[in-house]
Amino acid sequence: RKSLTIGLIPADGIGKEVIPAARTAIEAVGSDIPPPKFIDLIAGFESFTRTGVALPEETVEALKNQCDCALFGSVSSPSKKVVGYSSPIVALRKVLDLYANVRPVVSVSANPGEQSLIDLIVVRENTECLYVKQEQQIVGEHGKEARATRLITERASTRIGKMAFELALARPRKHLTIIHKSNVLSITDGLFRESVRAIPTNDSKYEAVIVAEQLVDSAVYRLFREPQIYDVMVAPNLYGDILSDAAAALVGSLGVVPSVNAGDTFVMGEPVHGSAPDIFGQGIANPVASIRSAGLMLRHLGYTRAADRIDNAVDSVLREGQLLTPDLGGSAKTQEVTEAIVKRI
Ligand code: NAD
Ligand code: K
Ligand code: MN
Repeated sequence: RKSLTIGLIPADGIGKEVIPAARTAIEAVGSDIPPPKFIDLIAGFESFTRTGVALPEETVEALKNQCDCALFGSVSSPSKKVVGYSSPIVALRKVLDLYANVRPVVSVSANPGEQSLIDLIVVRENTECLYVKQEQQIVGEHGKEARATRLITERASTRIGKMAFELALARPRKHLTIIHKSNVLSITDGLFRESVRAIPTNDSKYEAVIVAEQLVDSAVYRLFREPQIYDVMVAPNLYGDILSDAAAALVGSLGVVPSVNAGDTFVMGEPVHGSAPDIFGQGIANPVASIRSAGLMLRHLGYTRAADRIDNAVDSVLREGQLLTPDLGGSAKTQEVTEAIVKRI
């Protein structure tokens, strides 16, 4: 590549505060990546209230035709149904076929090079499950009735499973836990479980991976009691969403957990957290999740050195503990933490 074109979609709330921080971190890696070009793109609830469109066609077109990768911030999706509105991030994952949401949850070790206490990856299926958003409400004999379709396909389960096996294979422990609830949902979760289970049977290169499984409810329990048992966890969309927020509590804050939405041809970094309306506008959002998401995106594209530099800089600022945002018990501003990280990059 002669240059690296990165679409920036801050969207709503603290997304507007943390995506610029991620941009500065990318600019700081210099010659370890091709010269970056940034394209500012619009999406979100604010866009919807202003123009009636949450995900403008120009944004999708620019991502498809001009960008090598992208960074997404967060959207403020209301909890009450708003006619005509649909979450642009859920839509983007589908439109760009970003079928995997890879969410590493890692604690910072006391000393550089030391093993982290918590070091796991939640691999979340990103295109189906209840997030197909086929909901209906009718008035039945006993009042209102609401239904949702939960779609699980062999194709999507197998491809997310393969992604999880690949990630497990590259890690020292090579351990993979399949998360499901097929004791109750034997047809849907059963298909997810069987599809992932079948992968090493059909491809011997995955035989080196140790496969375990855990029902989703007890998985949350064990995640809090003995997080060190987990290495890579693969889950259908909703379970993966919940598990990764839960896991974020183990490493101090949602404000430090990154992700990438990955498909076979495109990657989009995104902090795991939402738009945090409770702290928006105060300049105190933790930029670490977004900066790490930028690093993860670059790692996914093969720019390992740049990604290492970003991760090491973040770890050293967190380890020193002098400049922490309020979610981590400090009193530093987004800007100060970003500057400290950029200096170390
Ligand atoms: P949230 O992740 O926005 O916030 C949860 C808590 O974590 C809040 O107390 C918040 O202040 C804190 N927090 C989150 N990120 C932080 C950061 N970087 N630094 C410091 N503190 C941080 O979840 P929520 O409150 O349930 O949802 C708020 C909005 O975000 C909703 O409208 C929801 O739809 C949206 N949301 C969007 C996404 C996305 O864009 N993919 C994901 C989750 C939620
Ligand atoms: K987000
Ligand atoms: Mn979530």
